[in-house]
Amino acid sequence: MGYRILETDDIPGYLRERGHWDDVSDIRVREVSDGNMNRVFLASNSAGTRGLAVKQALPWVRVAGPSWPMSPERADAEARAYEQVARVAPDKIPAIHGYDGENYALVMEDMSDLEVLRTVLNEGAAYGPDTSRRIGEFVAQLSFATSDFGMPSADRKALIAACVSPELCKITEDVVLSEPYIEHEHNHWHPGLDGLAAEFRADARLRTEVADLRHVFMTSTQALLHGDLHTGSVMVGERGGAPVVRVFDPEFSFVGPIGFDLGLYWANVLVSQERARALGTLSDHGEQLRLSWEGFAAEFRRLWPTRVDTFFDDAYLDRFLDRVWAESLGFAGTEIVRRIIGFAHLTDLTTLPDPVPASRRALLLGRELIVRRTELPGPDDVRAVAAPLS
Ligand code: SR1
Ligand code: MG
Repeated sequence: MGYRILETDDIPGYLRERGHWDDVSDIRVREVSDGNMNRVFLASNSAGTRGLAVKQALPWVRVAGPSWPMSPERADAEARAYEQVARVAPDKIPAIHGYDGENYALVMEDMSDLEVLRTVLNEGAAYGPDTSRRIGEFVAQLSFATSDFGMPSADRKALIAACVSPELCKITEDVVLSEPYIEHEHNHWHPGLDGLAAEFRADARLRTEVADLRHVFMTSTQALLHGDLHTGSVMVGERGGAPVVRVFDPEFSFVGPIGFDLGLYWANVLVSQERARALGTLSDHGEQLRLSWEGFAAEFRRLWPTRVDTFFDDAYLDRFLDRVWAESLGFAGTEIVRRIIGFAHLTDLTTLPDPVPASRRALLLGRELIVRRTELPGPDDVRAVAAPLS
């Protein structure tokens, strides 16, 4: 039949055809598309005892429409990433019930009992003790398993080839790792930031450091990444009285530098911290970078004795983690900057009564993380940088 774009009314028949739902006489469907790229539908029965989510990639960027074409094959990358994570961290992703490569559609667990982490934070809640540590563990589990430490060399080459994702990587190379530092039609910002945006475009040192990070992004093949690990890609909540954290939306997945995943999370954590500072609702925000790094490093070290290639010795592990740390800081800086003076801004800041002071602090912090990433050896050093900026 070929690729067809699904509408709300198509979902019951689609789920029946695909063998996910037999009796669709009692099915209700609503579209809950929220991200920049795709459509998502939730189907449930009237009693609310059964639910499924259907996510379909459109042949364009959803928020831009057909004027920004984009191959729906990104859904293949997402399905592949879920398969890899399911091997090593099945408790940290939604259950995947099926992938339909003809229609670029995933049928997965309905997570509507959980909430998007960004939403929870924007409403003033704290993270709680587990969220960031689990995110760090998620990055360690996926990255170790898909690195040359977790897979034989030949299998790794096959993985790298299978996971090449040129269109989605190009989005990141453009919107995160170059456009905010040049004149570009995608860029926009609050008029109160005109001066700082111009300073960033004129800052030669900053541009060279971003170029270095961009080249790392383009050439490093350390491990399979989520590729877009911001706080809108994380669901949190409780099930049976226990905290639940689920990472979703890995359509930007590719084999790249591990620090890109950690860095994106850190950037969003740090921006959320600036929101809370502005609103006087700071709670455990300042601890999250440290908790996620410790979760990552502890899990990576726990897995290290299982490495498939013992030529990589313990001293090399320390060096490797130091490199991941510094690159994570740099990528965090670039993500902060693009979310304020580039494309795809964050509601954390845009919904503040006056977004300018918090945005300004975040931009200055972002710049420091980019240019001083090798001079900040640990989480306390990042806190010290964040404190006096104004
Ligand atoms: C055109 S896509 C813009 C952004 O949305 C996605 O969530 C990624 O973060 C991407 O950079
Ligand atoms: Mg997304």
